Amino acid sequence: MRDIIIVGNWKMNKNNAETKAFFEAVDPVAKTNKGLYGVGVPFTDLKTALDEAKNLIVAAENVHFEDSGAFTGEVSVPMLEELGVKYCIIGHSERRQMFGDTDETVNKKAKKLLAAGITPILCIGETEAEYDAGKTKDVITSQLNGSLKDIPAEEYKNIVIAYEPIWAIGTGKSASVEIAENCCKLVRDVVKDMVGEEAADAVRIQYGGSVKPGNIVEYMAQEDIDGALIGGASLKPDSFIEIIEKTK
Ligand code: G2H
Repeated sequence: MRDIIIVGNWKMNKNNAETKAFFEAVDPVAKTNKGLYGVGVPFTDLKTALDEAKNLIVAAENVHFEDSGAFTGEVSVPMLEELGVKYCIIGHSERRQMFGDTDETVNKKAKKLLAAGITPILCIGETEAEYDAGKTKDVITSQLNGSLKDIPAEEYKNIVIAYEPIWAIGTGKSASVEIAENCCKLVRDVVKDMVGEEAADAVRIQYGGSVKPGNIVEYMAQEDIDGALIGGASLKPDSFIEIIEKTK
């Protein structure tokens, strides 16, 4: 059975004082041996978060695939390693839409992270137009084939895939439990076609998009949903505590 993994995604929010206050309130609640809870934080908050974290896991929200060089404004895998980062979100739709991330660059990031022992949280998902046109399967298949190209089956236990339909992100319009489960199952089936059943059973799949305390329990009750990637509702300590309490 797969362990649950519920991760907040703060995006470009919170300074160091707010990070410290969040961890003081939330970290003690995240003590459980049933699964993992954590947050993705801006680069500038990573050290504070890692210093404070006893139970929560801490993720970076992006990384560059080169080790060093003339890449103004970027942060490399060795730099994350030096801080002790063990998880990193890659390919979030906001990065794909606004900052030019592609399946090809995301694939390079995933390989670099895995080689460093950092778990990639790979985000995929279709737009509303693609969903309406019935293209969800095609989009998911092509994103998974591209983003996880040439990654061996035995690595999938160290990978988290976050299925986030773009039409449900930050819109308050979450996918129905049925759609979320069907799409997460589809993700698992595509992984099975790519690298086999064992890897498909091992990979952890999150649903993301307007997850909140009021809907987390029903998502987590689904067979193919092993966790959630949570934006807005991870910013307030009280909301995230409620999410942890309801699922641990
Ligand atoms: C999707 C999600 C977190 P929210 O971006 O990755 O954000 O929960 O605010 O829809």
